Amino acid sequence: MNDSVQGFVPLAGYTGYDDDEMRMRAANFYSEVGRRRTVREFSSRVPPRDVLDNCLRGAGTAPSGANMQPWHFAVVDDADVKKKIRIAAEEEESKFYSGGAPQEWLDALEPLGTNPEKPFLETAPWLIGIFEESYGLLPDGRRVKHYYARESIGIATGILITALHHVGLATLTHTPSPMGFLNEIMQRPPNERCFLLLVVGYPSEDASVPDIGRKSLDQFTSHL
Ligand code: IYR
Repeated sequence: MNDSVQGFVPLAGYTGYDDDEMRMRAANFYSEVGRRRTVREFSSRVPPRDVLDNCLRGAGTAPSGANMQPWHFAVVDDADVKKKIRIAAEEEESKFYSGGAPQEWLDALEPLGTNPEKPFLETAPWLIGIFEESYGLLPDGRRVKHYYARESIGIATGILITALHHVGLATLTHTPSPMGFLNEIMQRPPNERCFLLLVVGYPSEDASVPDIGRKSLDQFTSHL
């Protein structure tokens, strides 16, 4: 215990497990997250709103630089706003796919079968604009410095994607480039920058996904 610093409380929420239980939990978790696939075809069926709220609460538990929690999640369910986002995103994407992006990038995307048309931006029940607060703003207008905002928001986004998968919802991490237009449509202030647009909902009945694989453990880890 650190009794020289004020404002500490006991670590009350910690739960430990014996080795076998840990093994089981690790295997179960991997089996569950291993089934996650990025989906581009969504049903328009609307999931319960309180489920989304709890997944967002989960994302808000992410660690962040100096606990600044430099994130904002702008949830869009309004058809008109979704339409505006689709129109603006497709405008950017058309430029990207017809000459804006280097051929090497387009070649790398080829197995994913992506193109400038983004119907899911209107079909899916929710679009979540995940905004990074590059700096905070006090009520009197003074700026508060944020640390490791990008890392923090990346972690929060990972938790959100995992939480949504855990409850049976599919996601698409969509990054129209550039994303500046989302500040205006989603009414976010200039100290925020869109990190990505998360498309959320049930997959459509006939959704298909590219036949691509994942690296094996030894390909992406080392032990020293
Ligand atoms: N933003 C474009 C292109 C795109 C880029 C990457 I990197 C992807 O992994 C997938 C798509 C689009 O959404 O089509």
